[in-house]
Amino acid sequence: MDHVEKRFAATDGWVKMPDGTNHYIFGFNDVTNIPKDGMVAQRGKATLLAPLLEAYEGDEVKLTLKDLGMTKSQGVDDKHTIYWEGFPNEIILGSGVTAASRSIPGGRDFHYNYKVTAPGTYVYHCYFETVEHLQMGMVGPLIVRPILEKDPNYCGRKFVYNDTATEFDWEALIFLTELDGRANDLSGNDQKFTGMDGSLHYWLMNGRSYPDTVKHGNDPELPLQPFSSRIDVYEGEKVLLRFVNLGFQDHCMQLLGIPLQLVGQDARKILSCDRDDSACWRNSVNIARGQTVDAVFTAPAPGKYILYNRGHHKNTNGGISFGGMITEVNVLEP
Ligand SMILES: [Cu+2]
Repeated sequence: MDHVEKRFAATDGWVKMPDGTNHYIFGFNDVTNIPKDGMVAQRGKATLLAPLLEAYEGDEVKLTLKDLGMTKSQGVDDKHTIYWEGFPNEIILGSGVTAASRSIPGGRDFHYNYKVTAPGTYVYHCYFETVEHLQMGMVGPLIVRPILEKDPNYCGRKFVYNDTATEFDWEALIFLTELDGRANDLSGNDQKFTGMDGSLHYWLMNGRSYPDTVKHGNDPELPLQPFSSRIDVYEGEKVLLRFVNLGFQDHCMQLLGIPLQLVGQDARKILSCDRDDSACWRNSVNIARGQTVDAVFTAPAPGKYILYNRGHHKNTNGGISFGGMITEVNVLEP
């Protein structure tokens, strides 16, 4: 068992779309290694997605949430929480029941302690005024790795769950959300958030819209969108796609020409995935709102393959230019 200590800050920021527009977000950033006197400089640096939280099954995680306040909507008296969605031993202080959820007033710290019990792909998000704060970008990935990886018999090998049938060589996060430029910009102008009008403008993969999705991680031109969706792998490698949908729409994803084997859903192993039959193979994967799906494929002959959303209106930026929920899988010669 290890102790994992993390400190996240709640604040706001701006994200960039490929059509040159900028959009206001609420979010979190990782301030674990920031000294006390450097904290104020972190205000306005929330990222989309929020930072990756990672732990091993059996770990104890101490997560401190600091509310740094906003640079823009300073008149808004919004509080924040970090809620681990779908966690089997959730505790009341991080609860999804709004009345029982302990939110953090401006300028204060709050400590969450978790005993991590079950491997899989999860999400976390803010549970204060949830519809608004989810839409504004307070969403992040949470990955729990299985204890099997620490077994000396399997040294250096990677698994999704405690079952050798879930082995993989390389993994990619594909976290799906949408951005409604109108709704986001209203919150930034201290006006009352009125919800989305149904005409979402951008369909995002890991906080970016194609072609930005294939730029590398931590691209200096996308300082608050650090997550790449680009997948560069070698022929024959087993590649794990950790799909997450924390948007407001259902999504159907396809990796053109490559079948996907479903091994997990909602952080639970799919029982038939260790049989090599057709039960778990899909040409496309439906991911409902709030759902996570673990899918594995074997990298075929070298070349460029496209992972995209089958709803073609979601392959655009604002319905105008080509973009949206698309990324590239580049298979290289071994
Ligand atoms: Cu919040």
